Amino acid sequence: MRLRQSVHFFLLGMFVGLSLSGLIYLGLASIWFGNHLTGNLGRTDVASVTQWLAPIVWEGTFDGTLIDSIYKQQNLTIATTIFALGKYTRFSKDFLESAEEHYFVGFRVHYYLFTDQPEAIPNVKLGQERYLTVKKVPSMNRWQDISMGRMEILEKLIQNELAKEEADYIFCLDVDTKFYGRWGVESLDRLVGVIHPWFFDVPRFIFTYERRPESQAYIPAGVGDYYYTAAAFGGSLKDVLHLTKTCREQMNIDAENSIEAIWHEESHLNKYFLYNKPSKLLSPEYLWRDISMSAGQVKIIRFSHVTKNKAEVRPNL
Ligand code: UD2
Repeated sequence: MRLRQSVHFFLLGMFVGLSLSGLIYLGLASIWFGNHLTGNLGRTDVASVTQWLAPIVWEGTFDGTLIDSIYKQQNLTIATTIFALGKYTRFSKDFLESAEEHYFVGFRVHYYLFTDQPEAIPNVKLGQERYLTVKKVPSMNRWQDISMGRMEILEKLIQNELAKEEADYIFCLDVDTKFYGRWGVESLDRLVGVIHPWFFDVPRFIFTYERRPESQAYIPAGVGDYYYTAAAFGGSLKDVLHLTKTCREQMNIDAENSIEAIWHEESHLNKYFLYNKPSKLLSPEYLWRDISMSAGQVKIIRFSHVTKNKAEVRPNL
């Protein structure tokens, strides 16, 4: 009887021991393989996905080398537009030189630079498979018209030229800016918005949406997800064509009704993104307010506005 009990205890002990070591082994293996597969990616201090499951790109949420190798096989062309009218031509050199250093490095990029003074655009040495087309546009007396007028010019560019020239994606960027870090294929998607650097960590009621119902850009109080900058947006040609066309149409209706949205095309862009959700959002790393300002959760500043004396560079106040 004693012997039988001992055998039972021995077998039970063996069973418990083996089960425990199995569990420990599985746990360790899953941690190892999990880390191995994800490379420990992910952030806990910021949201990296929206409520509609669009990724929000932050440093630490992607593996640049891996994502480059995936996109490299697709032989992509990224069209990139900037506008430099009046005194803003002075910003184009730093923009282009810094873009050559940091922007879609190793990928085909075609810059389209719109200006009223082609002769004032400096000759910047571009890398292999990097192209610049300078296009002349009429001068304008109001900076607000220059800023808003971009939507119509972009619409025409995509409709009349880019579709034929087979660009795959387009980004539309402010020129009074500079690149300081990688901006690469992690930013590509169907429709891409960039969270405005002044509003990424504030409650919704602070957002400077257009609040007058008379404007087509009107967004009522209590509505809205993010406040997006108009200084950088992009996506597929088809989606950005629809965006620029819609914003242009809405701004034309406002003009007919003698109203101009509070933040011009940015107000209309925010209205557009509210009802046509971006499929990917870029964190304020992709458009910071000024390189010298402290950054909080922004661990790397990739692209930033440069400081400017608005009264000196703009044609009007
Ligand atoms: C904000 C937006 C900007 C635009 C503008 C409209 C941010 C951070 N920036 O910037 O994208 O929506 O408000 O209210 O959200 N430009 C010229 N010549 C001029 C004036 C403007 O070429 O004389 C072009 C240039 O490409 C410039 C862009 O228009 O980058 C926007 O103008 P801005 O940068 O002066 O506007 P800002 O800083 O108020």
